[in-house]
Amino acid sequence: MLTSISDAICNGNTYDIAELVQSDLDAGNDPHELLKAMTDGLDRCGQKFGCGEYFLPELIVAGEAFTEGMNILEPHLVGSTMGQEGKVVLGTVAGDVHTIGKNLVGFLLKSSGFEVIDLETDNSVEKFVQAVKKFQPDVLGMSALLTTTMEGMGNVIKALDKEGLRERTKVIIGGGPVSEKFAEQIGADAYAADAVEGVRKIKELVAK
Ligand code: B12
Repeated sequence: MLTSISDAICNGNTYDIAELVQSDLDAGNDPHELLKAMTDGLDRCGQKFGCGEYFLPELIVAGEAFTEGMNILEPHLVGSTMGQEGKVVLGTVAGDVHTIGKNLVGFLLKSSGFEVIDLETDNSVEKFVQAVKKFQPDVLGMSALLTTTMEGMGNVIKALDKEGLRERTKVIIGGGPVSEKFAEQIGADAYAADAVEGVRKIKELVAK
């Protein structure tokens, strides 16, 4: 039941989530619908946290339940991993440890044939610049979930510019508090609201 999956994530039910996902898959449910239900659970947990009904521990177990569920679901979502569409360096900005959205973007990119270098979380400006120098990606993707960390994205773009790396590296940003307008303000090449749009826009950037 998709509702049970959503509730299990929202309630941080790390004990049952794997079994629930597995039995929904066995019952023939579409894996993408299961992913939607899981993301809905996280969204509801975030809303409860935002209005003071939930606290940090609830947020943490919801994130853990999501990861447990993804361990079962991920192999069923994978498409083609063959082609070489391009190279993307992906990471969360300094001070930000939210991994789930970034991981989904990375996962979909890999499934769509991209090589993904995942810098994980809490990346300083220096770390991003070093990674761009080392891996020479077509696209740098940055993620921020906090209003207090999103400004770091602009600093990375300035540093890439200063190092002469901006011309050859397209930049896309994503995450809850950022927007198309913010992307324009800081000079990013693109913004995406979700992972599917992200993959589409990254394909467009690589083709340019
Ligand atoms: C789970 C969670 C956590 C977990 C994270 C676990 C983990 N491993 O990631 C933990 C418990 C660690 C956590 C901690 C905190 N959190 Co938190 N968290 C969340 C929650 C509930 C869900 C985030 C999530 O994973 N969403 C699901 C994914 C799939 O969505 P997404 O991240 O937005 O990503 C999608 C798109 O944005 C986009 N995208 C994202 N990145 C990128 C990058 C690129 C390149 C592209 C193209 C697209 C893209 O594609 C993704 C997939 O479709 C949100 C609420 C919410 N609804 O977002 C709060 C939320 C983000 N957290 C919040 C807060 C305040 C905190 C804390 C400060 C709490 C505290 N007092 O300590 C700490 C900060 C920790 C830190 N330094 O980073 C606030 C942020 C408020 C704000 N605007 O600044 C939120 C909005 C909750 C709220 N309503 O108040 N959190």
